[in-house]
Amino acid sequence: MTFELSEKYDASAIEGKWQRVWEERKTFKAPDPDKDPLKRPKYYCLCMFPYPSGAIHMGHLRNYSIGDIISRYKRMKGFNVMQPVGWDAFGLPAENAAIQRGVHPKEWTLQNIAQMKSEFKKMGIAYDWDREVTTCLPEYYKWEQLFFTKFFKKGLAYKKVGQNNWCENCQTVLANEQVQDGKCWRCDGPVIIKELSQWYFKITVYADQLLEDHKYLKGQWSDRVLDMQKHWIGQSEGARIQFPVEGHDGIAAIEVFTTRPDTLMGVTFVTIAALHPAAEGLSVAEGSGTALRDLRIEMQGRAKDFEATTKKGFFTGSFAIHPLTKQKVPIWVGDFVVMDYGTGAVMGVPAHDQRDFEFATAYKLPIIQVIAPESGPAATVSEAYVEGGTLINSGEFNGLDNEKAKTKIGEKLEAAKLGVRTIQYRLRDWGISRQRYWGAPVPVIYCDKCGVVLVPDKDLPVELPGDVVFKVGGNPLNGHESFVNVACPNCKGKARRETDTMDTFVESSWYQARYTDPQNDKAAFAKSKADQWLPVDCYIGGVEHACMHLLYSRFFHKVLRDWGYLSGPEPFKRLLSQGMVIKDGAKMSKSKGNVVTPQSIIDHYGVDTGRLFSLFAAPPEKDLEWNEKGVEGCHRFILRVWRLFYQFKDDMKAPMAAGAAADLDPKLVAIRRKTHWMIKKVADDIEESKFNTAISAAMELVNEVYGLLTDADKAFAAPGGQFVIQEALKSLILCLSPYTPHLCEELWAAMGNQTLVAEAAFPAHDPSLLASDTFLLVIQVNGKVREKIELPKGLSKEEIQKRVMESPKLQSFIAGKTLKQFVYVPERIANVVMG
Ligand code: ANZ
Ligand code: ZN
Repeated sequence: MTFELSEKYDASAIEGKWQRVWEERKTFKAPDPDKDPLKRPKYYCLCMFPYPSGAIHMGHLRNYSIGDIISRYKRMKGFNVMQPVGWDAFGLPAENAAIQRGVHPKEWTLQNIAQMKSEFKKMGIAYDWDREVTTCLPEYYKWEQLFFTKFFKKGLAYKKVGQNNWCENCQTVLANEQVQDGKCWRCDGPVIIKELSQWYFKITVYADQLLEDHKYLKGQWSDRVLDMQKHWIGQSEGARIQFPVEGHDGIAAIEVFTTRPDTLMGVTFVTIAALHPAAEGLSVAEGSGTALRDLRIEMQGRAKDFEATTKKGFFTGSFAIHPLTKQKVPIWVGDFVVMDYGTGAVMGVPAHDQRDFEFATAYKLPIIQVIAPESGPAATVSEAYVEGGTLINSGEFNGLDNEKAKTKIGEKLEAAKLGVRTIQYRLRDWGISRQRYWGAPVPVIYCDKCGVVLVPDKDLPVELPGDVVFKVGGNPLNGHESFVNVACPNCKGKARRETDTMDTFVESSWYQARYTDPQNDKAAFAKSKADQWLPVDCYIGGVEHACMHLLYSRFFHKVLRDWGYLSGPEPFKRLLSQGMVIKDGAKMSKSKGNVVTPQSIIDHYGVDTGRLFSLFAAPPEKDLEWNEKGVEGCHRFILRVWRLFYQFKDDMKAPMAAGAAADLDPKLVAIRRKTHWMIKKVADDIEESKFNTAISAAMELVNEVYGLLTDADKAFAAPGGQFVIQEALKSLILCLSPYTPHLCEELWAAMGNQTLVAEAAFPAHDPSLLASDTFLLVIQVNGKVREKIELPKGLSKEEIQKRVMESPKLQSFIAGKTLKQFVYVPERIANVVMG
């Protein structure tokens, strides 16, 4: 086959051509490791799958280019790489489109998928398309419903009436993780508390493991994500302490949760949440009933997680008995106490807790210091002292170190049955009910006689009916008679079907396992397949998922492992959290009007330029600032590579043996050194996810080769020159191919290769060529850089000083002056101090 390289770089022709070749040859189909004819080690590379919103944006191009460079590089390094793709296809936007435009959510979603799929293919990502999954199809969600029934049977799914976050815009419940700064994660709308009966997954059972198993992720996940999770799980060691209530028949005691039992003797009041079940009964003071109603309304309007900046409250008129001193302490209601944490009640220790301090100051409540710093107690307290110290004003505990006092006071309370030491988590159970249509139905039936009945396995999936009427507010499934009215699977009597659907984060909690066995119609996946591929070796996605998807999927993995469906402690070995794509300092978004679409880049420059830019302009974890100049710069680099190759195209065709490299001109030796330096640098940098500096190395090599081209002596015509250029350009193509795969396939083929560059091996560098026997010395005179000279290694300091002082360019700076000092930083800088 003869192949003529055209003089002009025609991105669109080249890209279409190679995409077709990859597709026809199924180049990126990953055989299961036990069937791999090449017996390569497996490498599972996964990018968080996209929501099919309709069009790809720059964030996609960046995210998927990162996954692709790792995948292509690992393949060249001899791994059996699996890089799958699919669609996180349930969710609200589809339903909103239905309401606004009258298209059915399923139709809207499948159309978007088709559209995005064709755009994805234009990015040239090395996907194994045979493993594609689409979560809104019954073949997928059937297994999720089966998991639900299993969760229920094992006591890990339950329904309870609780206070829920409710987004007024989306008209649905949100999980705690989906409320950010008191707002909805999706629409930024206000979130209020609403009392509803909801389904929950007991993620709290795994709270300790989710924290403990961070030990497997340390160093492989960023500290930032681990810290966010740690904070979200929020493990606090402390005690639950009973404060008996005086004179109320129905309310025996208020139980508080504290992390500081050592401060017990400094309690001057007890504060309960407005939504505390005892608040009404305890509010007996005049006006307190009204105050409670007002505060409750105010609290209902706040998301559960809202941190009060005010310290507002009122005295209930009731008193509690201090468990140790037996003194009366007033019971208050305060807006800084939330019902959703601990017991919804706190013991007020104003001297040592800042919120209590502000509350006590506002309402003139007494302040008793019980922990003294080394310098002794303060004369007046102007803020809470929250550090450790020695106990004072604490009777029998005086003089104890406060850490010891925690144990002593804890023991005393436990003996008196007025307290228990506990570990409290901030993490709540995961509320998975959504009052929306476009999700996987919860497979449950309610029967008056039998109660909650699971849909039997043989009746799964519970398919979403197609013929529903969409309207603003409310779940359209409620109005669907034949969906709702069913026979009880148990007694065959009249029963009602659950209309809640599952949070879409349930689908994304196990898709990484489904990819290992995507067409299985007997089970969600076979353990033997999942075990071959999992854990995911590198997972790539946005940091915004730290406390949502990345927590839920770790939980799911542990549950499935405990049931024997999966192995190993964690689903994702390494995590790469990429930054956002911004333009003019703001996130690219329609509302800001600063969107550049990948399609426009593809049309104008070709996707290789877009890929190169998105990897070159910033390291992956940083935000990427989009700028047209940078894009043009990347495009020019591609053109430079093309021209270089075109110029030498005939030299490239008959590969020469390394023997040709004997007795080379020093300039050619330098090119060889640069080539091998680049190979090493690109490999090392990709391994460390420094994709941007790897490209710089390739650019340096290209510059150096161009430098010689302009030389009058025509270095490449010298003996061995053809070998050196072959080596340089071949290495360049191989190293760049994970970045600009289409360009490199074309050049690779032009070299006469019959195989694909995508299937070539990554080049190895020759360490003996890297070592240089000279170094570049920077010379300063009185601190100013005046000259750079190349010197052989191994000279004495005296010899170096002699050569520096003799260097011609320096003479004008030192003439007529005397040398005061010669400062030498070995093999780097010499500073000549003249006076
Ligand atoms: C008395 C005390 C004294 C406290 C002291 C702290 C310092 P973390 O670390 O987050 O677990 N608290 C408990 N339940 C609460 C609720 N439902 N709403 C608001 N605040 C609550 O915090 C535990 C501390 O937060 C608890 O320890 C309690 O105040 C408060 F010198 O009890 B502490
Ligand atoms: Zn029944």
